[in-house]
Amino acid sequence: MIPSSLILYDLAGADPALRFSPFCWKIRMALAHKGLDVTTLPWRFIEKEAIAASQQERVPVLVDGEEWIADSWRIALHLEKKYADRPSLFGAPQAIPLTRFFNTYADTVLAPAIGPLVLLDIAACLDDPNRAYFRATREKFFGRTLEELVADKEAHRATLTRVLAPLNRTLTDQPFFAGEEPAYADYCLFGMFMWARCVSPQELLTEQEALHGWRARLLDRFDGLAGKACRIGG
Ligand SMILES: N[C@@H](CCC(=O)N[C@@H](CS)C(=O)NCC(=O)O)C(=O)O
Repeated sequence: MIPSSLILYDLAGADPALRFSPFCWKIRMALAHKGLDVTTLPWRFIEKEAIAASQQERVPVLVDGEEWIADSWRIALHLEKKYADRPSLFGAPQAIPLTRFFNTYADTVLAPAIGPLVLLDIAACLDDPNRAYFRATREKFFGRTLEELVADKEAHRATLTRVLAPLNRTLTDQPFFAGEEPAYADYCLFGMFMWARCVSPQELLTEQEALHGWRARLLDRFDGLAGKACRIGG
């Protein structure tokens, strides 16, 4: 691990040890992949002023010297360029646009499939002011109450099964999406599973699914960085 002065603003629950943002997990794994040490600062939804220098209101935010970088994809590209002598997050330059597809699939297909299964679990992890903010912003965005959003669990489970099918199929013949070793494409998807794992006791995967073994391999990587992470009730 290379000592560095990198700082990551990392979404936390009421318990500062509970770090559950899927986007922050992508970057935690990316930093570990690069062998870069980082100080993670717990950040809550309503603490906008703490990250004002990034000129936006969401985490992850990486502070690298004088630079404040927001958005997980931009942070990954920054790490790849600035720490080019460290293990590549993409494997090769031509894999960057392909990895972008995995990032988009994770954010726009996998996250909306997992979200309805864990929204109430997330709300339960927050302190009162952050829970009120979370509820108000999500209910405004979706135009429905959290309770309405999570209703019909069977349908949400069926959607998740459909969304996971191409991922499970891909992993039947290879240990990671990037091949023999994991890369950023894996971390994009893995972040979403960490999101659910940190906040919810529900199991999203069966042992028969190839994703189950893949997730276990990533939980073990980097001395169990993700596997040892704080979980609700655990
Ligand atoms: N596209 C962004 C998404 C970041 C994002 O939505 N982060 C959430 C935490 S998981 C956030 O900070 N939300 C603040 C809010 O809802 O006000 C990325 O990839 O980093």
